[in-house]
Amino acid sequence: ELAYPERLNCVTEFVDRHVAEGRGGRTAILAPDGTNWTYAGLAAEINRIANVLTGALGLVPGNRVLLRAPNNPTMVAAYLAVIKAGGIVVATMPLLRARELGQIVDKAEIALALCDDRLTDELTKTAAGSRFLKRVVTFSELKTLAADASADFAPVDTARDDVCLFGFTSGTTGEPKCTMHFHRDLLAICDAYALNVLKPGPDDRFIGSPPLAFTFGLGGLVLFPFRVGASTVLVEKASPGDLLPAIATFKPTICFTAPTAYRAMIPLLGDHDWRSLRKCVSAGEALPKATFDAWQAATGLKLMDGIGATEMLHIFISAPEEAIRPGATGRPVPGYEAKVIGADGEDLPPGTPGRLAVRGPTGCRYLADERQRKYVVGGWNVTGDTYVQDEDGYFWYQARNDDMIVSAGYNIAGPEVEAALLAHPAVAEAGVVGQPDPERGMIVKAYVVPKPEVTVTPALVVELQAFVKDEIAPYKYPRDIAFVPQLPRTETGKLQRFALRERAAR
Ligand code: 3SK
Repeated sequence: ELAYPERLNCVTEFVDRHVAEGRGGRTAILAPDGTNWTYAGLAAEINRIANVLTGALGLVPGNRVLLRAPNNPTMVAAYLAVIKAGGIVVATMPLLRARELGQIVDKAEIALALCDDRLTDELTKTAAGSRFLKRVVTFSELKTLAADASADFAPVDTARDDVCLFGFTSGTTGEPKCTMHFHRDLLAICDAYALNVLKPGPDDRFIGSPPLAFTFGLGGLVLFPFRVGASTVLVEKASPGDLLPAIATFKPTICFTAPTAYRAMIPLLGDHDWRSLRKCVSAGEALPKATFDAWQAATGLKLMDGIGATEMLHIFISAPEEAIRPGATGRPVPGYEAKVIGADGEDLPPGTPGRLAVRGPTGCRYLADERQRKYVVGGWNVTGDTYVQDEDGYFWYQARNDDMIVSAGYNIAGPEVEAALLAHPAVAEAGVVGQPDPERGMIVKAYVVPKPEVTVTPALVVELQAFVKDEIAPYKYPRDIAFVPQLPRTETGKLQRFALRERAAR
C-alpha cells in the first residue's frame, strides 16, 4: 500500500526535497548543448517559469497547458513548473501535425501552449483555427520572461488526487484518448516499479529515446531519476545512431528504449563505448526472445522487459534482473495485481491464453470518453493484450487482442510469428498480420525488412517459411512474405499493425 499525504504537490518530492535535504549541488540534468543543471539550478528554473505562468500568463490551478518540444532541459523545467503551479500538463509528441494537435486542444480545452521555437509552425496553424487555444509562447519568449522572474516559488497547495497530467494515447489505431493522472500517480510509479524492479540509486545516470510526451519517457527519463536524486541525460535526437554516441559521451548507467532500438543498436555497438550501461529497460512493445538473446550476447546485459500503458501511467508487469525469465514479460510489479480473463470476464487458469486484467495504485481514467466502460471492468483495467500466465506467476505476451489471426480455425498470435522470423539472421524487422483469404478466412502474412547485406530471392521466402516451421508450430508459418524497406511505426516505436492489415487487405 503506497500512502501519500492528502495535500501533495509532487514536484516538492521530485526536486525541492533534494535541495531542502542538502542535495541541491548534485547533477539533475545533462544535455549535449552543454546544459549541466544541479537540483538547485533546476529548482530555480522551475520556480522562475512557475512565476511567469501564474503571473504574466495568468495560469490558475486546474488550467491545462500544452507543451511541445523535443526532450530538452527547458521542456522538463516547463513540465514541472506547470505542475508546481497547480496546472495540468498536456505534453505532445513533436511529430504531431496541426490537425492532431487540434484534436488534443479541443478535447483538453487548452488555452495556453509553451512551444520550442523550432516546432511552432504546426501549432500556430492549430491556434489559428481554434476556439480554445489563445496563446502560444515560444521557449525563447518564456526564457526572456523567466529571466526577470523570482527564483522562489511556493508550490501550489494541491491534493494528492488532483489531476496534474493528461496523457494522450492514440494506441495503434489512431483515435486519441485522454488519460488523466494525479500527483500521487507520478510518485506511485516510482515507488512501485522503479523502487522494486529497476532499483536505481542516486549515482545512476539515465538516458533513452522515448519522448517525454509518452509516459514511458516521462518515467524513465525524469521521474525515476528525480525520485532518487539521480541524473538524466536529455537527447533531442534519439535514433539508435544518435543514442550510442550520446552514451559514449555521457556514460549513463541506465537506458530506456524500445526493442526496435536495441535491435538497431546491436550492429553499431562496436563503434561506440557503451560499457557504462548496467541496466537496459525495454518496453513500448513486446520484447522478442531473439532480441533479448542478441542483446545479452553482444553486451552481457539482460534486457529488462516490461509492459506498461499510458492508461496505467507506466510499467505494471516486469521482473528485476535476478528474476528475469527470458521470453516472459515478468510478474506483476509489487503493488499491482494481474490476471488472465476469458471472454465473459471469468478468471482463466495458468496455461490458458486470455485477456490481461490489472489493478494497482495507478489506473485508467479517460477524460469524457465512453471507452472508459470497456477499459475498466469491475475495478480491473483490461489493457487489450492477450497473455498466458504460467504456474510460477510469470506473464507471457501473446498479442494485442486484435492482433490474433484466425486462420482455418487456428488462433495465431502475430507477434509470435514475428519473434520466430526475427531469430533468422537475414531479418532486421518483421510485422505479421492476417490477410483475408477465401479458403482459410485469413492467412498469416509477414512483412519483412531484410538486413542491409541480404539479397532478397524467392529462395529466401522458402527458407524463412521453413525456418518458422522449425521454430514454432508449423501451422503458424507465414504463407505470404513481402519484403519492405521499413515498417509503419507510431512515434513511440510501436508497430502499426492496423496499417499492415489495411495493406494486406488491398
Ligand atoms: O508499453 C507502453 O506502451 C507504455 C506506456 C506507458 C508507459 C510505459 C509503457 C511501457
